[in-house]
Amino acid sequence: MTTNKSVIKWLDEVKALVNPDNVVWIDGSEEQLEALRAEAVSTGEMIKLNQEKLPGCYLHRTLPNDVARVEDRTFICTADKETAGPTNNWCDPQEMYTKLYDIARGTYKGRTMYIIPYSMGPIGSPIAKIGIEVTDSIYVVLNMAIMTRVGLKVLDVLGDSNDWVRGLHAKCNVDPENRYIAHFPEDNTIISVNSAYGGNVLLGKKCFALRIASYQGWKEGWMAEHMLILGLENPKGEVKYIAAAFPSACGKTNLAMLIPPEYLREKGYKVWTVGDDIAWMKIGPDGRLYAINPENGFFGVAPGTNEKSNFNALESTKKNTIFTNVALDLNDNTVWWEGLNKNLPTNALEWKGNKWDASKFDKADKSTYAAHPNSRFTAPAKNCPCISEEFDKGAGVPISAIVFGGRRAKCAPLVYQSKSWENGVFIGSAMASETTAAAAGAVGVVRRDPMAMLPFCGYNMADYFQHWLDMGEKLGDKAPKIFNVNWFRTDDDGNFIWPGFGDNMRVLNWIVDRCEGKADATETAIGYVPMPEDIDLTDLDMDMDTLKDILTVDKEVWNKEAAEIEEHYKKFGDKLPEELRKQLETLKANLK
Ligand code: GTP
Ligand code: SPV
Ligand code: MN
Repeated sequence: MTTNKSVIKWLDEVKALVNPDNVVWIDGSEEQLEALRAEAVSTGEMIKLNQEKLPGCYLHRTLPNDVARVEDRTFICTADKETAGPTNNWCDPQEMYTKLYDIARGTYKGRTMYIIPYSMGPIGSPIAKIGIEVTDSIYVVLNMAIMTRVGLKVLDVLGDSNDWVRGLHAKCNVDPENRYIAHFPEDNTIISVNSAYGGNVLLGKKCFALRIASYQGWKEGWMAEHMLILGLENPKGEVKYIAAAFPSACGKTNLAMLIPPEYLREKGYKVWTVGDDIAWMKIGPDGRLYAINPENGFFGVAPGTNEKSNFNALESTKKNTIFTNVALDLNDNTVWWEGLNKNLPTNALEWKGNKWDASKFDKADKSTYAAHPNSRFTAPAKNCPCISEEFDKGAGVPISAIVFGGRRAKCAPLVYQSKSWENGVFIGSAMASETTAAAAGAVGVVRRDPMAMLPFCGYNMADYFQHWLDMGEKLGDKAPKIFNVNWFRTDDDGNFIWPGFGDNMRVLNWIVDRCEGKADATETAIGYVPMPEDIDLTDLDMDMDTLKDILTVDKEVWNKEAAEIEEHYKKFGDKLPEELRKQLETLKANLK
């Protein structure tokens, strides 16, 4: 298949280790993928859904112990522990290789070794990069074929180069006690064992495109970020691009595909999706920051997705999509999840495959849900009605604004702008959010998640902060403006105050206006907050006082926040960039 010596050597080693019965190269052809789908259906690995209503769609269930990323079993293995830093699990590379080779040894016996050559980013784009994943799971092959550009043409682009990421996945017996997601950024290598859940096994995604790529970006002067990318078109047909980092299950897919409120649609405003989860950003020839989406599909959260909340995502899932851990409606062999519609299916199997009793459904008790809270769809990006025409172009889109955000019931206002790039890096570094079902562990606990990269930064986070500061210095006055948003402020009854979803467009418009110097703002201790009248409330059931309320910066709350940021910073010791310490001192002084 290839004469690339580094590829042949590594594959020989892997094959000798895992000892498969067969070896199959994934060539990218539809015939081969179709045969694999049929095989997965015949073994029960996938269920073929109603092909009239959902052509090309399948359902897959993972084991109940294997439904989300496992952060406590995710490792960054660098020669020096300091390189991995205080926020990552670290292990000596040799020790980890030995341990994982022992776990993976011989586990492909009786199975097939699939070799997936793939490109992150349009094949041949100057920002794209190549990986090869070896797996014993057809589910992984079929998901990778949606999420990345797979096939032999990738090998042509690679040629003799050694610049590619090695990824070994072995399902083993899906033993949570021996589950490891290990990264060796100094060797461009990933090994994942004992899992079959998306984020742990689709190695092009979080493992390569964020953990390994963030390390590469640090070394090579670019950025790999947990960000959506969208284009906002105004009535004159001008498009401005925004990249936004929100933690897992905090609204990236939704914002990336939003449909503006009717009064704005009528005026001619549109949103185009470039990416919904990951951005790779490089400084272009004109000195601006350009972003590509390295992925080719959406691995999106199913619950809560419906015609109203995210029409474009729902449309994207109507053909050639793989659903994972949603409910199966036996009446018409289609899928269902909480929040899809109000028609709870009366004859359905829940995500584990057991009969579901809709009458026992209790919103407060997740164990009664039909779909797992982290159930997902894997949908081709080209299915998305609002996919940007720039999506498949390799050059990337120029970013005007970077937006940070998270789930904060109190504290962070609806939107504010940083006072400078450095101040924006400070805001990103201090980001906090309530945890979600995207990772195993407690849900709803506030934790610091800098730039939404806490689980994904492949090196020392203090160096990562410095890298952000350095990028700002290189960009100078061409640097994107930095903002922070919070769609999740709640009232005393715990209800979200801001309507969110499509109405977030009202906030995006203010952001773009600020970038163009068109909107006013009030300077506060934390940054620039909109004048309430500049957030357009047309057709919205919200009064000025409520809006003012979610725009306020409560000094008492923020003094507590500043103290928590100080505590968070202690983790980084002397490595914390001096600039960020200065920023914190300024915030504290401003709050006096
Ligand atoms: P990952 O794929 O895990 O990185 O997540 P994501 O950031 O793409 O999250 P996604 O857009 O899938 O949203 C996750 C959850 O947040 C869904 O249940 C949404 O319904 C909810 N959500 C998204 N946007 C909003 C919003 O503006 N307001 C409110 N209240 N909820 C939202
Ligand atoms: C996330 O958890 O941020 C995701 C899903 O986007 S996963 O691919 O599992 O990481
Ligand atoms: Mn994500």
